Amino acid sequence: MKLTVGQALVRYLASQYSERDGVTRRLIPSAWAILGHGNVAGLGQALQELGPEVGLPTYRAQNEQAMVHAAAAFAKHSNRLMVQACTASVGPGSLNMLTAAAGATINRVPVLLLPSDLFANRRPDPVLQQLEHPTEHDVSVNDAFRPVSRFFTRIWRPEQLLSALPQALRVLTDPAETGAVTIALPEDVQAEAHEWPAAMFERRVWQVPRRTADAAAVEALTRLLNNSTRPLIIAGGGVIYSEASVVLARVAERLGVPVAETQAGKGSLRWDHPYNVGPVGSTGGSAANELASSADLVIAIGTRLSDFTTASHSAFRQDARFAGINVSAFDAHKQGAVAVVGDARATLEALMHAEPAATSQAYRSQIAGLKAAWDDTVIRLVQPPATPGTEGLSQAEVIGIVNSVCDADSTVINAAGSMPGDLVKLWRSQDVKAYHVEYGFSCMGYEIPAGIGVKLAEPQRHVVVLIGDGSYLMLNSEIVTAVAEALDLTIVVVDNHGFQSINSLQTSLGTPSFLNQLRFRTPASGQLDGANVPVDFVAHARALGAHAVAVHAAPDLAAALVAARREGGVRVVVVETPMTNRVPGFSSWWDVPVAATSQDSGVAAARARYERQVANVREHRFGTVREHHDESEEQQ
Ligand SMILES: Cc1ncc(C[n+]2csc(CCOP(=O)(O)OP(=O)(O)O)c2C)c(N)n1
Ligand SMILES: [Mg+2]
Repeated sequence: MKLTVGQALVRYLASQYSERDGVTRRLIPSAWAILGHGNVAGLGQALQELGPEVGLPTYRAQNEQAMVHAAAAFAKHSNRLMVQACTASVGPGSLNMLTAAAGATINRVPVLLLPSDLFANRRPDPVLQQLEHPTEHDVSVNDAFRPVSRFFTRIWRPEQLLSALPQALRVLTDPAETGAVTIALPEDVQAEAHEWPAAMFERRVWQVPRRTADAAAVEALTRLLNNSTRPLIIAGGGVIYSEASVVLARVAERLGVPVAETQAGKGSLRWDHPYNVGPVGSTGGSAANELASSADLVIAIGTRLSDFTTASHSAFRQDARFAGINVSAFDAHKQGAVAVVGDARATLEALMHAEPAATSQAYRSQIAGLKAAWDDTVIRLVQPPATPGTEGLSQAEVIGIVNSVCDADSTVINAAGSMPGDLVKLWRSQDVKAYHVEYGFSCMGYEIPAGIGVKLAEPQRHVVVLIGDGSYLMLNSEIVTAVAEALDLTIVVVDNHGFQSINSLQTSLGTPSFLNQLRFRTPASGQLDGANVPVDFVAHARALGAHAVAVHAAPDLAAALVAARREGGVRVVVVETPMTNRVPGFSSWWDVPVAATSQDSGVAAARARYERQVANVREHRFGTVREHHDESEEQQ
């Protein structure tokens, strides 16, 4: 079959399917594009001519970073069983995808990136937007994708597609290896014709494996549980991708083990499941953090154990033992864990067959007590008693109100700022897909494109994007895309006049407020310490084609949210919140370095506090120092 590289690629992508648990679906059902001279006549032509015929629609974004965020959210919401392709023009268009590519890779989420590249034949060198590296002449800006991709290749000749594509798809569909997959496509090669074998375009089903863990590893985990009196499970995103919630609930109930949640794992168990003890770590709640600090065994399931989860290695006992259930050996081994490398659902099922010992009644009562107290704390935070003189809704109240209009069919989306920490504490997930917060890369600007990605993955879903004023100002232009696609999307802009999360961090570390609040520069001081810069978010959102309202009081916010869901369309609700009145921390810490010397006494005091806290960091992460507890050694 004679087709251009672009046309062959479109036909091939449309013939790929994924299958897990007997359910087959299109692996790459749609694409994103921003066209330029690098791809308009190559891949752009192919998507135009063949897209309708093979059933591969293309969405047009306003910003390449945003379209990759949307694709990442699409894959995350699809449990990594569906992927979107993203094509961008040569040079800046392609490089704009870089940030979101890193986000996808860090979050273990598949995206297929098709950056355009400089001419393979080099005839017009230097083509518009070519880097022209002075000593490495074959290097292009796309080489910057290498460190942020799980697979990278460049197609200098058409026939290279034949070996490259199966490898690219293997990585996209492998739960342990997945992330950004990048195929750089020189602009002339995209348009070149080649005679392709018919077999290339036959329907191909990619089996997404549920790898079973090594039996000896499951036995080792069973022994650890049998010897533990205070085990704690940490549920990460892998639990959700593996659809392991039902067996996780059974493990928790039968064995009497509490389940703490990470940002990506929130929703693994419903908020009101008796063994869901809430978030753990730097932004953890009282129940999970108390249990973490006294646990003798931590079973980390499907989590990368980032610093937010481990409270920068200060959340756990020095002598706590770890087990890691993870599809990726890289993650399973963290903290010197007994690595149980396998699919979360399959491994938990194997664990149940091994019938480990259950915990004591006393431990279970303690879990129930801590959970009840935490649940009360959440209610107090989202429904504070009215205090005369305080103006406006607090961020916690806003979160509580948004949560109250959401149900099991709703998904809330967020990524950066002060909201992820508050949401993970306060949000009550009624469904495994209720909570979509990107906190692996915590990339400002993810929020609105992610709302589009989730809507495309599950059009019937009620989607609410929560976004700070800072993130909104950084990347809001996909509102136009959502309008063009006639999506139903609610966007709540929480306006606290600046980067208040970083402002709080800055001042808590002793430095006076600097550059984080959105204020006018004052001629007298020469600093940005004047009045708030007024930004009319309502007028802005309307200008982009959305419906928009500003609300101030609780009933108005609730009414606006209900109306947004009922009326449909892109609806932006702007709510101003005070800069103070924050959700507190609960016995937690986050390692952020403080200047070791400064003339400012506030900084010096913060440094002294910092050094005391660093002393709590868990030193032993090699698994070896505790081997004398091992049952097999005791028997010797
Ligand atoms: C792309 C990107 N740039 C910078 C940061 C660092 N950063 C984290 S939160 C934040 C401020 C966010 O402001 P806003 O969205 O208004 O949320 P708020 O902190 O006020 O809650 C910044 C600058 C980031 N996470 N992502
Ligand atoms: Mg803000």
